[in-house]
Amino acid sequence: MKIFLDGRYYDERTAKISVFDHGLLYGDGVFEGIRAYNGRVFKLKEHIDRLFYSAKAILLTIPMSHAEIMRAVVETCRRNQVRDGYIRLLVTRGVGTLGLNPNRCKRGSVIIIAGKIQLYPPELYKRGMEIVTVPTTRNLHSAVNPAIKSLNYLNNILAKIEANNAGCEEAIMLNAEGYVAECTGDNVFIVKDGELMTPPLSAGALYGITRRVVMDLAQAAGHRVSEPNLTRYDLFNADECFVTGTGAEIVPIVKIDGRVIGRGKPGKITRKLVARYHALTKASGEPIYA
Ligand code: PXG
Repeated sequence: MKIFLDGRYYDERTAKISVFDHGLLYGDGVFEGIRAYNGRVFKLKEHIDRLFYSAKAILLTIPMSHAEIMRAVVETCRRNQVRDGYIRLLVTRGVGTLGLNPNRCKRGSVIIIAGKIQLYPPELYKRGMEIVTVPTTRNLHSAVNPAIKSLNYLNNILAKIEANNAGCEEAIMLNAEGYVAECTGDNVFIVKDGELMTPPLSAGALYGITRRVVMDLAQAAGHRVSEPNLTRYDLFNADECFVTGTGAEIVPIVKIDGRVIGRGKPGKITRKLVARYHALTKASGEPIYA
């Protein structure tokens, strides 16, 4: 595997960063998880846009332009002969001193890894997934805004551990007010009477790119889409529920906290959106090979 690091390509074993990088010392940095399908990078521009928004929020200067990063992602895929894969793009604060002041870091580091994606088992998509709400609440937007896709993912990791302890793969996270925010690495949707609902970003959700695509696909299919505050009660009494993310795509949810959702199997509208999402990923994106 060839890894992009600050303008050069390194072998997997020689691609190294300093132990003084603030990305490691403090989780000071931002990242993106991107997917390639059928020789194309899906929603590349949107991911790089979000990377720059995250960086702006933490006052991190990305040492490359938007266009340069787009080109580097595509080039890293090409050098690794990726057709269907997963791309991890990071920008760390860079090498600094043993103090948290980011002003001591001269220059951010850009890392691009293009590899394989570890998918959920296929049965999960057919039968649907069971999830639970967990005790760890979502970070306050007035503290570390969950809209920032930062290298500090402990809030999500704690929730993931709690889900695992309960025998589940994903967790529903509530915000400090008790409203549904999202999952640890996925946004959440419900369907009620043909209408789609997903928590507003202000509830503490990431501006998910899959979330946006699914909202657009649903609207194009004639469904109303809204972003109200949702409670656990709303989830329990939904006709259908699913989660969305670049890695997960669209996973039907059939049980939450022991309550069966709808008929306990992937719903009709969910299945329709899955089909349309797959069609879109196959047919669009930034070409890797000319
Ligand atoms: N919420 C959070 C907190 C995320 O990290 C999503 C929603 C979905 O957003 P996109 O733009 O992908 O539709 C994410 C992103 C993992 C993993 O290993 C998951 C994500 C990112 C990195 C790793 O499960 N999901």
